[in-house]
Amino acid sequence: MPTLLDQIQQPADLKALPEDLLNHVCLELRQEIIRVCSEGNGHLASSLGAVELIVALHYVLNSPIDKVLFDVGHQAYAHKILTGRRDRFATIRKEGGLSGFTKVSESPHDAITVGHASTSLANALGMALGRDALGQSYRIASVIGDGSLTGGMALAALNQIGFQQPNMLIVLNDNEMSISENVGALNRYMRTLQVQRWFQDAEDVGKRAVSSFSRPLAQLLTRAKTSARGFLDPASVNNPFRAMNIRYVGPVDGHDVRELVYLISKLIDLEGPTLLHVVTKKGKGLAYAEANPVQWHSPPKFDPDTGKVSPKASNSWSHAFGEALIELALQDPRIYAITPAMREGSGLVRYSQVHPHRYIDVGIAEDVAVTTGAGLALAGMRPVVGIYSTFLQRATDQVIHDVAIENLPVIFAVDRAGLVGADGATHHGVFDLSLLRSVPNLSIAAPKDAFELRGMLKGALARGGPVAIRYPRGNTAPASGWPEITWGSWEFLRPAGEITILAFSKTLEYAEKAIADLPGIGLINARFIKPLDLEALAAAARRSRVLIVVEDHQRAGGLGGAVAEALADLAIGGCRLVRLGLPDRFIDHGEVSSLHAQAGIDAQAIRTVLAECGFPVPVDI
Ligand code: HTL
Ligand code: MG
Repeated sequence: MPTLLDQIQQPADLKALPEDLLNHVCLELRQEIIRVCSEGNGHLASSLGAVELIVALHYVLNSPIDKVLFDVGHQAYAHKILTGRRDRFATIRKEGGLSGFTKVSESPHDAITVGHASTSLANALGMALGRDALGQSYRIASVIGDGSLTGGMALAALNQIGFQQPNMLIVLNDNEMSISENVGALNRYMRTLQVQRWFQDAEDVGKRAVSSFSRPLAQLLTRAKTSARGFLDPASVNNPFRAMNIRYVGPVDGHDVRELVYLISKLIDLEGPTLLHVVTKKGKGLAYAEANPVQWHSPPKFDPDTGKVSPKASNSWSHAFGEALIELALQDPRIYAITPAMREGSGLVRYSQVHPHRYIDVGIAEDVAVTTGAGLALAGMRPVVGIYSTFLQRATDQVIHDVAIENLPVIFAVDRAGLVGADGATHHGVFDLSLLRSVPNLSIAAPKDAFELRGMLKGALARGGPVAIRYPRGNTAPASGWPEITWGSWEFLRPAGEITILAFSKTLEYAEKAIADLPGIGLINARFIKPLDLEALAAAARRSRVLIVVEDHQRAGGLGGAVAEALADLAIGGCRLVRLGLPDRFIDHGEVSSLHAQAGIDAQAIRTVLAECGFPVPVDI
């Protein structure tokens, strides 16, 4: 039997359906999303929660002429299916397949390219200003989650939107969750709005079921046209959106698709900015995901009928970091852990339970995470900011201006450094070295395993001053103990040879594999990117005909660049330097091992380069 989705190639096909079929469209969308995500690849719970609001937006708006923006873009799977990408939907996040987020180059219906949070409102503002400057009149609707609204960018953009008064609709998708429970005063305020709304509704409508606040709100919408203050709002005096001169409507049931169609069609053409506050359930329609949205934010492969997941190994780098920090914090009462909304991903769940009074989740606000670290350090603490490489990009100035100038002892545990795989170009952690390497006072270390990570953490605490310790996504064997690591020292894993390879973390593994059967090749664990071990470098450069640097980072500005600069400064000639790293272009999503192979930094690629450098070696491993 043909399904409704079979009839929908474009949003126009959806708009042609009678309104009473929309619930069924939502049902079919959920089935497809669950089926594809059960293959172990996708942002399931967020996408399930946004189905009705996406259907309603496309039912009312006329994309791609009208623009629909999604913050982060991880909740937009229904949007992808409804906008001509259903046939490729199963390829999402796989190499060569659809991106897991919205992407301008992927579809005319994707209004922005995204993956990091809190950017949609400034994008929408800019688009509205551009539209108005060109005398155009398309409509703009921007969807943002409650988590993403904790970011400074989103709040600063709201401030401007209220000031500039562009015509646009903001849909606040409030599910009370970021990846973990949402935080912040605004979030707390939104809870009171919901509770007050509930009581008011019950009072006003008395006999009606609580779930239908449709008609009273409908009456109020008529009034709204004449008076911006005409809305019934449970907390009208204090409403911060209204205080910024943004018309506020809500909270409304974000799973009542017909109600949403009605409201959006009324609100979208109003003058000035309007914020529609919809309440949704993360994981909606899948009981086990609704019950545990944290686990189902981005689950591994699972059985859709039972919700059974293949057990995940807990020997990740993140886990090793979290466990080490728990132990260190037991010994040192100055340690304080900070996460910008990444408690799970950064391995800080158990830490947050063991040391709840020396832990803070600042929301999706990396800038605030870093500068809160600066403040803690000024207060005599030893803050440790657990942060993904890609998200640290957001806080480069805070590292420089708030931490490094005064040489404050803030430690950055930089997770997911290097290519990350399925999340793609927005999430690869490949810029941290070039962004951080020029910052005075800051040390940058890259452990080869969990044991070295522990030694570096301990060494960083003992040393004082800012330190970034970067490690990749994935697993490493668990370790205990605290090795003494001389700060800034490299480790000769094999003595310098005719050719010597310099690598760290993941590429060190590749190098070891590449030369396992090749005696005579030197190998250095270049575990400090800053300061460099100049003595070791000079020794290797004098002894070797070729130095090969291999790194899981942009070639521009990485270790290879640092070595080239140092060799020039040391005026050591006669030694050729080969730099293997990521090319000067953005790399899409795919399996990390495959992306590494294509970028020419894996074991096979190293082997090939050895042959090119004249080392007598069979190329294939
Ligand atoms: N920091 C930044 C700047 N961007 C992103 N994307 C993250 C961290 C990581 N992250 C996500 S999704 C997400 C975070 C923190 C939660 C967003 O919560 P929101 O949406 O309430 O906006 P919800 O999931 O539907 O509840 C990804 O990297 C995908
Ligand atoms: Mg949310």
